[in-house]
Amino acid sequence: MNAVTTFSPSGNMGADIADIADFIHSRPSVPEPIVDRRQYRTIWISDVHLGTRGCNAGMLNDFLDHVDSETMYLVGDMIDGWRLKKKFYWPAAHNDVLWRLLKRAKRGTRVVYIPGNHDEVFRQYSGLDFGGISIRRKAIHETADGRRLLVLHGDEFDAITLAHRWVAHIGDAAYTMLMGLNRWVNGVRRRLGMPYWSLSKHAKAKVKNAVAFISHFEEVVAHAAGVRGVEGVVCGHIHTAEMREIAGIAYYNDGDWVEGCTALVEHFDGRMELLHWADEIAAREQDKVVKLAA
Ligand SMILES: [Mn+2]
Repeated sequence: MNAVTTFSPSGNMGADIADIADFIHSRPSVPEPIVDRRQYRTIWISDVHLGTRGCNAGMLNDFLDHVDSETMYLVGDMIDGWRLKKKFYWPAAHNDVLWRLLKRAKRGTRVVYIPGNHDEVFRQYSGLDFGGISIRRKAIHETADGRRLLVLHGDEFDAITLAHRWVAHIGDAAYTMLMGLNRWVNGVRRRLGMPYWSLSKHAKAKVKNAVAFISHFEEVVAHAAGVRGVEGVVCGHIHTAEMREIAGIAYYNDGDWVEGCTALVEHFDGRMELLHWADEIAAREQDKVVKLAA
């Protein structure tokens, strides 16, 4: 009798937040597999862009099904409100992402949601808790080894870093085309049994201006964290996963789920790691092949 309730963030996403209570009692289109989940102290993900064709919801659901943590930070641009206003796009897999996030909150994971610029409509709820998810403008995370990390989305620095020239306008035609190409290439690769390949990971590494912008953004963010007296910073926004020290400040960027498909995790001893989920899936598939051959 449990009709499938779909959480449908229309142009007026805020009004739909009350539907969450019903939504969690619905069933996902793809049920969770029964597997031993890798345990982490903390997980950070961002720039999922639910509501756009670019979002790799399938891979994110796979990630969510294989990992667990005491705390999880959703570091912004989870839902793309800008895009949804223009064209409604909400497949079942996107619903499944929300379902899985709400479910882990319900199971006891402390989930902190820090809205970004694409889901800034949720920023008005900063300080509130919905369905076990705390919505905050920013947060301070203390690692197991006692370091304090400032957690924020990163668009706060657009005015200084000119980030809008690169990714802030994901609606921008060139980026959309690039992502369309990325999807097409990977569709073909998948059919040929080849692993996922990130186009913009390779493009960004080759375009000098993009590299200069990215390192400038990283320096500005790290500097801002230093001024605030913390040991490090975790952000997203520029869709470029990174983990490095900048002038004594630990800079972490958890990347994105549009094409990089990365997450930042903290182990129980405070050690940090970037997970490239396409590689993890490829390794798992390889394992299966080896076991079958054995
Ligand atoms: Mn952003």
